[in-house]
Amino acid sequence: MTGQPNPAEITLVRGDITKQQVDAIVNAANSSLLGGGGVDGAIHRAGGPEILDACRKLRASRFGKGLPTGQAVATTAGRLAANWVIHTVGPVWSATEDRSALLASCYRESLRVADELGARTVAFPAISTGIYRWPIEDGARIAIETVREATTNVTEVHFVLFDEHAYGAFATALR
Ligand code: AR6
Repeated sequence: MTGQPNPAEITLVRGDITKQQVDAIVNAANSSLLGGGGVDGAIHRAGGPEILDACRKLRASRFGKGLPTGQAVATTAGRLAANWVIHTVGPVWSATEDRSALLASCYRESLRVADELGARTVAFPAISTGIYRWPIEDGARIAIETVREATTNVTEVHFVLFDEHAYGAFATALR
């Protein structure tokens, strides 16, 4: 069944996203898909070289110019407990340009890819709120609103927050 609104249950988790026992883990990647710091570095380190191999194949085929901002694509999760990693590219924060629609698109497109895979449980990091400098309160609001409004067959969404401040921002946005 696709296309039916099915609001996923949202859970906030304080911790490391690579430790999540879910069907799919979302990676806050960059367009190159070839790795980086933050969540991206942690996922590649914990999941092993199979993930990078799969990303290189995507660069050699569908995404020759890289994965555009706001889009999402899945690979194996390598050694992680999850079955898949869904890579998405958040926008870099800008004080002069409103890029909120691109950040919302990351959450929506990741859920769409999860639906294609048949993933029912998905873990998200707070996309763009680290190296890409998006203010955490606003990033949390966009994340929660977008997941609440999404049409998806995913039943459980875990937002995995690395520190107490990020956890607090998501708890506020959830209320
Ligand atoms: N588990 C959960 N959350 C984490 C983890 C972890 N293991 N590590 C960091 N965070 P970031 P971005 C939090 O920088 O802002 C990479 O180099 C972190 O505290 O990972 O979208 C990519 O290759 C922050 O709140 O992603 C791109 O170049 C949030 O996760 C660029 O960074 C996102 O921080 C993407 O930047």
